[in-house]
Amino acid sequence: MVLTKHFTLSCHTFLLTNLFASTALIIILFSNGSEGALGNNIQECHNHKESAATTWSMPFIRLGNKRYYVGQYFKANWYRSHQFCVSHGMRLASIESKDENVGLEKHINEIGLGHEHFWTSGTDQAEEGSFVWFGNGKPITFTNWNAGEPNNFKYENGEEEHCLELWNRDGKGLKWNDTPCSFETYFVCEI
Ligand SMILES: [Ca+2]
Ligand SMILES: [Ca+2]
Repeated sequence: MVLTKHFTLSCHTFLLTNLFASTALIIILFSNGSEGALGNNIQECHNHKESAATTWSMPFIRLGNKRYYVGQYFKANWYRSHQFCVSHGMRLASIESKDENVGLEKHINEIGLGHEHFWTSGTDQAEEGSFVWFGNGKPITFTNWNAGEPNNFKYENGEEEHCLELWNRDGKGLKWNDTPCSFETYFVCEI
């Protein structure tokens, strides 16, 4: 009876009871024919997770091969922006071509936020002056810096500029600027 009850626990409860995996293993060893039931339970949980991952309703915009989520409801520093993207199954955007930059700029202008700043995943925190896309680990090849950027400006508090934002600084479009990673602004996630 105890075994039957154990193997008919709900998926949620089953996940919680993973904490007692060693106990469950002992139960398995002493329960002939019950391994199948346990396997089904694990499969159910796996399916449940896949279902949850494919039924979310983030307001994505599809541009080219990527889907973007524009974080426009609150401002956050680069690290918290990264945290938000990753915790929602995405990552901060990596802009790898002119088409991607143009598409994003067009969309951001269309939603009336072309004057704002937006975090991307670009950073040179690992090596000053050597920017990479933290989101996908690739070096930056296509570039779209504002004139004179990146300048790694040094502030009075000692902070320098190591994170890459989109910013229409000169009215010449949503180009790039390195700015302090602690700066709080909007952000773009991609998937
Ligand atoms: Ca820098
Ligand atoms: Ca700068």
